[in-house]
Amino acid sequence: MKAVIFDLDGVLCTTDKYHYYAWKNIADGLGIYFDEEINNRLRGVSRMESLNIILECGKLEVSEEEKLELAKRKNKIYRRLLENLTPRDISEGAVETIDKLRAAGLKLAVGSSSKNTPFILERLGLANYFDAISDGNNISRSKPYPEVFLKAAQMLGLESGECLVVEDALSGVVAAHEAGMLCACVGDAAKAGAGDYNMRSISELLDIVLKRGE
Ligand code: B16
Ligand code: MG
Repeated sequence: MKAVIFDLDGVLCTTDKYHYYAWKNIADGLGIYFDEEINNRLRGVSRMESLNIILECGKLEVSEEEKLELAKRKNKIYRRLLENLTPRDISEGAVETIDKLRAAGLKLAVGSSSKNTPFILERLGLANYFDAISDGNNISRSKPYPEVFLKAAQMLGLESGECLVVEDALSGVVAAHEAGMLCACVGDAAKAGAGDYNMRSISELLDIVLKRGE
């Protein structure tokens, strides 16, 4: 293992609660029922695909123009919430884990579907922490497609088999496997037992990565 590619939302930080709040606001406005379980289906998938899932849940058809407007409104609410982010919102143990992985000689990357990745990393004080950042701005198809992780490996100059992905979303696990990478999970995906490794906390990564290298 030569590199670890971290998902952002739900792994490095808990912005997932802001996505939930913003989508709930949109769903409520449309009279569509929305809860945590539906929200879990939005993890890792793009903004537009998330909206399509919500509309499908409400069996509601709207024009492409209205979809763009709804997605724009959701992002406005989400961005306003992101203004409150500080380094305190980094997931527990993440910085220590990243530092130890780097000290052990691993390359580190971000692999996120979010177009807000640069802004979030900036707010968290993590903008200069990674060797590569692959996000919603440089891909044409979001998770479960493997593109975001393949691009991250390419940026690092490594083969897929040399990279381990860290994910909280089922869509992200599928993307990692499609990319030919092993996947260590936290959160929702770990609870579902979807990963090659299912962790209670991100710090368990040290055992996984360093032991594999022995
Ligand atoms: P944005 P990740 C994903 O981030 C989120 O999990 C998903 O809920 C969101 O729809 C997607 O980013 C796009 O985000 O609207 O900010 O472009 O988990 O891949 O880091
Ligand atoms: Mg995620």
